[in-house]
Amino acid sequence: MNKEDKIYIAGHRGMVGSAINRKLQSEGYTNIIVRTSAELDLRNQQAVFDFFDQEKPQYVFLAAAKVGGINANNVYRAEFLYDNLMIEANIIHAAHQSGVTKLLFLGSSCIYPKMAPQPLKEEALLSGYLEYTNEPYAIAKIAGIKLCEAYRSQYGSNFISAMPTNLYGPNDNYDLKKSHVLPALLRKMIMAKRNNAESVEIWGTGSPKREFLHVDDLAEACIFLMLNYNDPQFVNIGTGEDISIYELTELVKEIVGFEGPIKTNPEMPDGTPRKLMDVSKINNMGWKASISLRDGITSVYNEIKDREWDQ
Ligand code: GFB
Repeated sequence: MNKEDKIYIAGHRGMVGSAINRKLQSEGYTNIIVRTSAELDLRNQQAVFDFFDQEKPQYVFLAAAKVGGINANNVYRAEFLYDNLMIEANIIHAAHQSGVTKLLFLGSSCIYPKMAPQPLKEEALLSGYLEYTNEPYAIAKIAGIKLCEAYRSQYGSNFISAMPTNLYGPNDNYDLKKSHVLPALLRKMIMAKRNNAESVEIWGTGSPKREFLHVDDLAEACIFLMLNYNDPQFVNIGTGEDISIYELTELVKEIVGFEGPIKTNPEMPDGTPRKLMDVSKINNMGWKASISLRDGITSVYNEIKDREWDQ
């Protein structure tokens, strides 16, 4: 992938897509094309086909998706399955039809079975039942992996897939009902400190463990794979370390400077007990995450600490 090659970032306004855009621009890539969802509804097959015919991108980062935390996944089950299936099927087929040189598809760590041995190896895919709360999203992402594999097998398409762990960073979603845990904890603690609240409530028991990768690290890994990786096997991307939700809450509490107690709410689901990725494959290729969780959360906190939220 040369600096003047035409690169399309699908989902450029999202947390992942905007991080890839920032990283590509900082590395001197000058021919990046993007479309907002108002300009191009990626669920509309003909519109996507027309766009690819017209623009003929050479490289595609498929970061567009309908995403959200455990509650959003569990409530909007049809949208998470339909939207993500349509987006990936349209873009992957259009990439094939228009002769894209290489495409990178972004999945998620939720593709793995709920009780798969930890750390999660790529080979564990489809070896057991999925976690109920995000099964629609996981099925859609597994279908995306299989589409890339099938187009490579039948047409020789150089379509690769990356499976990131839980992400955080600039441009995250802070809607308390739809967001992932880390942005939710930051918002809850910031507001609790600002309003001298008595305590902060977290969902579930606090005992599940999660791995958190800063989205700038992910963007660097995606460009690394686009430049260096051409095999059928999808690749895990993570830090290789995890933390319990309760410990994460304590870390956020310390960074924000909130001093009240943490209360758990077992009425809300815990989801998968643990989903630590085995990242030896990408580490052995020469890429390793570099942003520590404490530094990453601190940088996000400094960016949003004065933001106005309604409560
Ligand atoms: O980040 P999260 O929503 O998604 O939840 P998952 C992680 C853990 O944090 C769960 C707990 O055990 C939640 O119960 N948690 C505690 C909270 N307090 C909160 C809170 O205020 N908000 C949220 N959101 N969680 C997602 C999948 O699963 O992982 C997605 O649903 C995607 O599809 C993503 O795969 C990477 O990590 O459980």
